[in-house]
Amino acid sequence: MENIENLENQNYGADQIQVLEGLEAVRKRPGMYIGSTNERGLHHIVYEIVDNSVDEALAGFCNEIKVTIEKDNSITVCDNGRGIPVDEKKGTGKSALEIVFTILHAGGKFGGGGYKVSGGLHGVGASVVNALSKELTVKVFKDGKVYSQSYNIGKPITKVEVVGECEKEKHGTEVHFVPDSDIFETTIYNYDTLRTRLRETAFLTKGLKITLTDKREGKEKEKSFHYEGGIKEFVQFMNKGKNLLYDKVFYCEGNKENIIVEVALQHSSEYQEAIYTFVNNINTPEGGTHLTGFKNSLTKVINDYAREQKYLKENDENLTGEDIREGLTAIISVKVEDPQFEGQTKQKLGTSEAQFAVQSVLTDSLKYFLDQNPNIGKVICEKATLARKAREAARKARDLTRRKTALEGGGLPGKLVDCSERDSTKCEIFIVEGDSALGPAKDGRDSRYQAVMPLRGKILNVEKANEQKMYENAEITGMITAFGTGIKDEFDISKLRYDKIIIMTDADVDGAHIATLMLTFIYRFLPELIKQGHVYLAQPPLFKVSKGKKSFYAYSDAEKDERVKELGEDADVSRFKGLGEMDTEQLAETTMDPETRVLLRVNMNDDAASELDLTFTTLMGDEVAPRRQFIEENAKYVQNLDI
Ligand code: TSJ
Repeated sequence: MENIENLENQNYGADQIQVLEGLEAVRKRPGMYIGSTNERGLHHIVYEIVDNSVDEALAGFCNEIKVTIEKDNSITVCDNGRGIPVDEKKGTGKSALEIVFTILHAGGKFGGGGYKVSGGLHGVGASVVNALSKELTVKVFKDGKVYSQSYNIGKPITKVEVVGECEKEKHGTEVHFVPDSDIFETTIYNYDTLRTRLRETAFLTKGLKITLTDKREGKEKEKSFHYEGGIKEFVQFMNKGKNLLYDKVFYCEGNKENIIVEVALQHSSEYQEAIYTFVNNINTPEGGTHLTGFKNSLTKVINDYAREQKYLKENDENLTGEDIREGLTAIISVKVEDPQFEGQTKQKLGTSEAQFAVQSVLTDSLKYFLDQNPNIGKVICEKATLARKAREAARKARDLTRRKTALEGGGLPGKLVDCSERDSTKCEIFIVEGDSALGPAKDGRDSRYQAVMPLRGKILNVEKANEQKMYENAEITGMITAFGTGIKDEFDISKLRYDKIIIMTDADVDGAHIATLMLTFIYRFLPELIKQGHVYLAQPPLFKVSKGKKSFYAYSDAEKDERVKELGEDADVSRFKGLGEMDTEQLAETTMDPETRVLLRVNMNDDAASELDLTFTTLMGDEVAPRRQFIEENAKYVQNLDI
């Protein structure tokens, strides 16, 4: 109860007790309110605050938000909205401002509950962030005055008071907070994490300008996101560098049943579909009714159009939704007043009206668009027809592969050097790049638990190849068979033959590329393996530093330099150019033995829909970064393990 004695007019009435109980609940179970207290939770509290300003923008009163990472990793969020009301909320004896920051409005997004402040779409998180901050100060600018109140771990240490003057025209809200290091596992912000999410928010809120500034020493930077085209520009952004089937991006918006619907889409020549769905600017990775409405409408409109234009003959079967969505990039954004979420992680929209709303808005506009743009209608129908042919060919190839593996008895690929243990939860498979490393890996493994499978040359880039090619690729089919789960609709995690799938490639540019191709393949066809944490990257060292009897492995230049300093400048430094340069014992000790190795687990970031995709696209281009850099910069997906 520190700080409480600073309160003037102490009042332990019912509302004060409610405040204290509320704060205590949040601090006791922060995960219930912000999901987790790890790096993700730390970033989440920024979004909780920013969402309030976004609501003000959606209400039409704000067009600029500034987010600053301060030198000490505290955060300032500032907008040019109306300013949180400071006058007394009737019957409470308290400023509306104080109530916003001290009363728990609902369980928050993670605890259920449906209370809304002021008709906004989010905006229940300010008191939660306050409770989890060592210090928080809010300033409201309006009518030429600056109002302010400060808190420690959620408890007011001042009243709402006028602390200064400002220009008459200035209006807005500024919140500065210091996340509590007693609550969060880390209090160091990641610029790129905030950047990706804030960029996404800007795409989803057309016209709103969001600026992110990093003031930390040596990391100073600033970036603004401002898209008049909104999700139309989001689609262009995601299709950057792809071969487009047509230049225009289809876009529509409408309001049905009190649900605001926006859809943007465009096809590229690629084979994957990339559809991102949002409810109230929050990513819904599991889709839901809005996605169903989108798919229904798209399939129906395109089939009707294809028949009408005779791209489909009378006896032709309808194109399937999957055919039509090949190479499609789409954003579906709905704003729903009291959304219902379903599914295990509550990330799937259940509101049934949203299906009808999306269907009805999209169907009318898409029909009109095709009539106005017959060239685009034609290429969409042609692409879908081609996709159908490829799908039929792929099915044949797939059946063939299946039959072939069945004939080979046991069905395991010849290149697999399997382990002897049959309990799959104890087993690991190393996917090893190149032939030179295969020998040491085979000899250095623990043959009871560790299997090894070589990859020869670069594996197929599944972003650029169609499914049929995939089934004809020996490296890919070999892996699918070795993993045991099957893929796509046949995927069955209970058939997984190894608990850990460990990608082991050289620590150079080529190795990084192969690792990326592998991850892309798994991400596209066996995403559950990543989601459930079965995929890892091995970490071979880059250097060995030795002098006399002492020797160390170093995993980065900085670590090497440190060791050289430690041992003296005359230390012997050898560089491993590839896995093949290590002998059996070295490889086992540094990279394979669970007691001594370093492994990185690959995971997905659900906070920003397009993140993993973009990482892959960037890495697949000509700027293939060395793998270590890739891992460092994408630490979000990769957790340290076994260190
Ligand atoms: F989360 C928060 F409360 F901390 C917060 C709120 C943080 C930040 C950076 C901004 C905001 C915020 C709230 N910006 N703008 C507003 N607007 C209102 O609270 C507001 C103002 C006027 C009226 C009105 O009806 O006159 C209504 C509202 C909700």
